[in-house]
Amino acid sequence: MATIKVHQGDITTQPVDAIVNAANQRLLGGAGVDGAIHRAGGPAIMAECDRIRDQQGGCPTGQAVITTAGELAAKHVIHTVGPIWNGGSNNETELLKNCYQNSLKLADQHGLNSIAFPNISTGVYGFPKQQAAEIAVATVNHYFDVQSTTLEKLTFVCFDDENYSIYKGLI
Ligand code: AR6
Repeated sequence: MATIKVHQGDITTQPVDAIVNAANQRLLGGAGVDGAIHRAGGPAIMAECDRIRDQQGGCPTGQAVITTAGELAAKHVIHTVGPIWNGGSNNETELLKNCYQNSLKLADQHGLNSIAFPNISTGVYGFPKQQAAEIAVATVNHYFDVQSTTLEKLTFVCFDDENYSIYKGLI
């Protein structure tokens, strides 16, 4: 069972075993947290994303892949692809759950001790923040209830004030 914390700030400065990226299916980088991670981590991260794209075409929504963290303080970046909000009846909840679950599984497969998550899908992809936060917190709690894990610390890194206050109310 890992300790769960909430932090407000920039995920790229987190000194953890893995930070999670809210990526897109082609792993091509973009705006938001994805852009910030590639800018701060340097080209080594995209070089590994390029290799993954060549091997498997990218990363489907809800799945996760792992790369180096390049020049970041973290050791790895776990790239997961959140669902684009489209009214809520297009499996968005299940797909967002999968993002958290599959990122945690990948961290465990690599024996990682600490992980930091951004608020996946709540920026460009438009997922309502309160609902996304409830899904995130319930999913990680459930994971730690049912899985044995190498993780000791999980941090939700909130960038904007609204997400930070929502998470403070849930943790
Ligand atoms: N550290 C932590 N959180 C951040 C940071 C940061 N440096 N910058 C933004 N956020 P978004 P999405 C928060 O849009 O909705 C990209 O173009 C932000 O406040 O980054 O999953 C990808 O390539 C928000 O709460 O990701 C995809 O195409 C959260 O990160 C698409 O956007 C997620 O916002 C993914 O959209």
